Amino acid sequence: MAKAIKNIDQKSIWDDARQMLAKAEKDGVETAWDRLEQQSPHCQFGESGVCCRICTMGPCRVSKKAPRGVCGADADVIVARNFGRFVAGGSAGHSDHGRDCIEALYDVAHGKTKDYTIKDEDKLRRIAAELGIAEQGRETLEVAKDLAEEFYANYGSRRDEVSFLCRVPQKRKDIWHNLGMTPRGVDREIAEMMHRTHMGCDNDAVNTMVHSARTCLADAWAGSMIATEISDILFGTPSPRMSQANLGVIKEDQVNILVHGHNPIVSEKIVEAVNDPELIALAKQKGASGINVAGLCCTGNELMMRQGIPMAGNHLMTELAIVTGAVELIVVDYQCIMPSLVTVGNCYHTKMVTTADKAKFTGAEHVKFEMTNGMAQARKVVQMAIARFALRDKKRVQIPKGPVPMMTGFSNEALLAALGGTLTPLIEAIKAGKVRGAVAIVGCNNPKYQQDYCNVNLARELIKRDILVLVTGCVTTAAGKANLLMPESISQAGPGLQEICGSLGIPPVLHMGSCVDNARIIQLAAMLANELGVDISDLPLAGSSPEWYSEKAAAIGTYCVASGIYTHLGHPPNITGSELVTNLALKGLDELVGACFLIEPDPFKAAEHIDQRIKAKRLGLGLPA
Ligand code: SF4
Ligand code: MSK
Repeated sequence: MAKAIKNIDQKSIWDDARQMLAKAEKDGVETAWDRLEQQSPHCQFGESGVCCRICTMGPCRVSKKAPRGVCGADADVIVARNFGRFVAGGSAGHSDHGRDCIEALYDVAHGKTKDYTIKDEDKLRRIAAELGIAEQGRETLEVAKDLAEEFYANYGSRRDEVSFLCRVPQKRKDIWHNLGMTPRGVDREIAEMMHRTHMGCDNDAVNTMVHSARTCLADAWAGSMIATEISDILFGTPSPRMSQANLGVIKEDQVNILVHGHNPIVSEKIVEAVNDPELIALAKQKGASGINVAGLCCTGNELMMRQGIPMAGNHLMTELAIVTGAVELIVVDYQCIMPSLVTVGNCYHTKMVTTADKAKFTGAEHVKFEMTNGMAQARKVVQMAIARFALRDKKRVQIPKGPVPMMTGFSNEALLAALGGTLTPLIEAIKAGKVRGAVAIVGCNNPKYQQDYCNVNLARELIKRDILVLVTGCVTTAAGKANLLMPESISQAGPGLQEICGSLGIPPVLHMGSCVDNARIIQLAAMLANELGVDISDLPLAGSSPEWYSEKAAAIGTYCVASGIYTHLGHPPNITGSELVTNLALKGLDELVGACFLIEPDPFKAAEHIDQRIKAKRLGLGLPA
């Protein structure tokens, strides 16, 4: 993998990014690419996962000359422990977001807030019934109270399995049961991961890796899934709609507010506040023609899926958005927000506002959002943005032109509706080889890659081969900017996909949401498997995170594999210092859970490997390759 790329054109495939990288250089603004250069070359012990700092007899770094830490732990144990803690961090991120959603549902159900309501009552009742909660003839809020309690219980220690395992095919559940991988409770698995990796506890690398998978499964089938389902209940289940992406969505004559992070609880209120006629009039009084809100990263995905709010950019565009010089305020909740945004903002007139007590940034202003004050705080933030408009230095404004149109909003409910209410048309298309399989391309940007080169080229290569692509997270913006998220994009797909997507009026690459919304994708995989009476691992499916960077992405990759989905990563996690753990990830897991990881930085080669896997799965089902 290339590191410390110096040439602007090699840093990103996008014109909007390149323009802003040149402007950042001119304006003396440091970006993630500059800091990567300062940090390169990276420490080989850290990169291969053999550095242990779990106790103060160390830190230890093992090598051929010193193969064991002070306590006697070898490379296998150290790598497995580090990986376990890494994915526990990712699982905690998604799942704590899910917990915040439960608290929101609880407060709504108990009448503790007027700022939030239940927008999709049908979904509330459908999920309640699915989880065995009586709903017929009961008041909506009574059902919501019980559902919130049910979800809270998924975080504790008093269950044998999390509630949404009712969605998992029995064959998969049996595999998990036999391996001791059944997720019992979100907090329990994460805490147990921390316990096992304390010095002198779980010193069997394979055993530690099995619990890593269990922890990630708790994220998938509880933490993330709960976050997604409650967000739909409170803010509406997404349906297809149009939006736009790239830095061109920032408007020169308007007050620009960017929302960034993951949880829609804050950003939904910001969107309401920017549409308040009083605040629009105030903005006009200050010389702006209106107030514009655009998204970044997964908060952007949440708003785009439900409201069609345009997307300014993905992970590596967050600093560059501020470099336009036209952003008055950036309001954040949590996760994936570079601390450097405060510094970049200070180079212009951009104010950074934090909203969650668990994610404060030195130098930013904290406006605490709670369920009881969401609307008032949102109005305050919008007023702060309006006040900044006068401080904008017009001579330093440069906004790239031409946002790209895209279609968004493909929740499973929306997909089913497009299919006429059942999965049968999709299954028939798969059987006939018109849709040969499906691949979820998800995750991040990482400055070690040319931004979005792998994300985009993998998607293009797969749809050419009649493989449907589903995107979430930061790959969404990449796919949108590459013109892959429009119904007309079928011209780039193979003949079978062209026929099916064309008849349904949908793009060959479907936007299914944010990072936690990968739960939608595994639910869809389970629905297909249940319908066909097979295990998830029998299906012609794959996952991929070509340019990933975060603990959360590693957790997603791990739960995909543990759920039976072959998963490609552009680069390995920090595990290569242990042959045993690396072999387990690349091969051994296939025998245990029917899926494993593929590591391949070249998107064209990755597409070929994935295609081979899909062929094999199709043949296994007795279908033409
Ligand atoms: Fe070193 Fe063992 Fe302590 Fe790790 S747990 S720092 S390997 S002594
Ligand atoms: S925001 S985890 S950079 S996808 Fe979900 Fe993007 Fe990756 Fe964060």
